[in-house]
Amino acid sequence: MKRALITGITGQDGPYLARLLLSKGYKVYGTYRRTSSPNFWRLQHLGILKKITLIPADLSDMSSLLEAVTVSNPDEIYNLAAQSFVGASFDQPLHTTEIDASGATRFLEIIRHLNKNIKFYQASTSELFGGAKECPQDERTPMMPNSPYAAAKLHAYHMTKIYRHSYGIFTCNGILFNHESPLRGLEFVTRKITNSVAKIKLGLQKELVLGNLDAKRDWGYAGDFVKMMWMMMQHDKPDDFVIATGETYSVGEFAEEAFKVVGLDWKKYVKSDQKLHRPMEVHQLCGDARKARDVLGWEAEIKFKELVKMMVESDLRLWKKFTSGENFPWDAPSFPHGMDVIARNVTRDAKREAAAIGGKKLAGKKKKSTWKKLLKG
Ligand code: NAP
Ligand code: G4F
Repeated sequence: MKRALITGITGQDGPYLARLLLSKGYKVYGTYRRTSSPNFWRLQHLGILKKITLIPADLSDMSSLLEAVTVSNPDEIYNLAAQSFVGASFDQPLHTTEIDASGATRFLEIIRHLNKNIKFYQASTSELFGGAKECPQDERTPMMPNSPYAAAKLHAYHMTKIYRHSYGIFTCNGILFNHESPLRGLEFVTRKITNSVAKIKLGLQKELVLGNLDAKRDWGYAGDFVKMMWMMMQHDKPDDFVIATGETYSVGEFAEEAFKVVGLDWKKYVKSDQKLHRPMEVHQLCGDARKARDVLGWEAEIKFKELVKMMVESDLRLWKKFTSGENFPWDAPSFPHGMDVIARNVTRDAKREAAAIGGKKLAGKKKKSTWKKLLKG
C-alpha cells in the first residue's frame, strides 16, 4: 500500500486530494496545525475525516515536520500547506516567507537527510507569472512575482528544482492556476461572490463590495486540479507542469454569471471599493496547459459556467439550511468522534508506535519516543 503525507489537509485542496488518494488505495496522512477552533469541516464534508490519519505540524516548526515524515514514512509528500491568501501576504510578508518559502525547503532538507526516495510535490502557482507580458502563460514564461506571496512561492519553486537537479530527488512543481470549489475559503473572491449571491437571493444581505473588478483569472475546479498533482507524481521522471483551463474571465464577469444563476442583475448589487484593491495587482492570468495534456493526458473537465453554478448552488443550499435552523459545516464539533489523530507524547516508545502504523524503516533510526497514536472520541 502506498503512503502519502499531505500538508495543509484542512484547506481547500487537501481534502480533494486525500479523497482521490484514498480511492487509489493509499494510506493517507495529513498535517494540521493547532488552532483554538479546529477546522475539519471540509474533511467531514467529503466524508473522509475518519479515513485518514492526522498529524499536528506547523511549517515553521522543523521538529514537527521531521516527526510527521518519520511517523508517516511516506512514498509521496504533497506540500499544500501555505499562507495562501495574496492580500494577506502584503500585511504579513515575513510570516508568508517563513511558511511559503522556508517551509518547502524544510521538507526538502528532511528528504535529503532522511530518505531520498520520498517524492515531493510543491504547490506552485500562476502568481509566479504576476506581471508577465505574455498571455497565455506556460512553463517557459518568465516569472515576475507581484506580491510577497508570489516571491515566497518563487523561492520554493526554485528550491524544488534545485533539489531535483542537485540530489536526484523526485520533486515536481505543479504551477496551478486559480482553482475553486464549494470548499474554497470565504476570503477568496469567487467564494466571497457566491456566498454573497446566496445571501442576497435569500434576503440576508443587501450588497456585495469587491475590489478590482477588472482583474482576470483562469478559474478551474479544484477537484480536477488535484488529479494532476497525483498524475505528475506518477510520471516516469520529475518535471514541472502548468495546470489551467485555458480560459480567462474578469472578477466582474464572475459576479455577473453568479448573479445570473439566481436570476438577478449583478449591477444592482455589486460595488467596487478602492480600499479592497491590492498595493500591486496581477491583472491577467491565463494558462496554457498543453504540456500537461500532451505528456500526461490531463485536461480540465469543469469549465467556468459549470463551476460558478456549482458554487452558487452549494452556498444557496447551505444558507437555506441555516435559515431553517441547521448549523453550517464549519460549526462542526472540535475533534469529532472517531478521528485518528497522532499526537506527541514523550512517554511512549517511538519505534513500536511507528512500526504499529507502518513506519518500520524510519522508526528503526530513532531512539526515544515522541509519538503516541491517539484514537480520539
Ligand atoms: P488553503 O485553502 O488556504 O489551505 C492552506 C492550508 O495550509 C490549510 O490547511 C492551512 O491550515 C495550512 N497552513 C497554513 N499555514 C500553515 C502553517 N504555518 N503550518 C501548517 N499548515 C499551514 O489553500 P488551497 O487553496 O487548498 O491551496 C493549496 C496550496 O496550493 C497552497 O499552497 C496554495 O498556495 C497553492 N495554490 C493554490 C491555488 C488555488 O487557486 N487554490 C492555486 C495555486 C497554488 P488551516 O486550515 O489551519 O488554516
Ligand atoms: O480570489 P483571490 O484572492 O485570488 P488570487 O489573488 O488570484 O490568489 C489565488 O490564486 C492563486 C493562483 O493564481 C493562488 F496561488 C493563491 O494561493 C490564491 O488561491 O483574488 C483574485 C482577484 C485578484 O485580482 C483580486 O484583486 O480578485 C480580485 N478581487 C477583487 N475584489 C478580490 C476582491 N479578491 C478578494 N480576495 N476579495 C475581493 O473582494
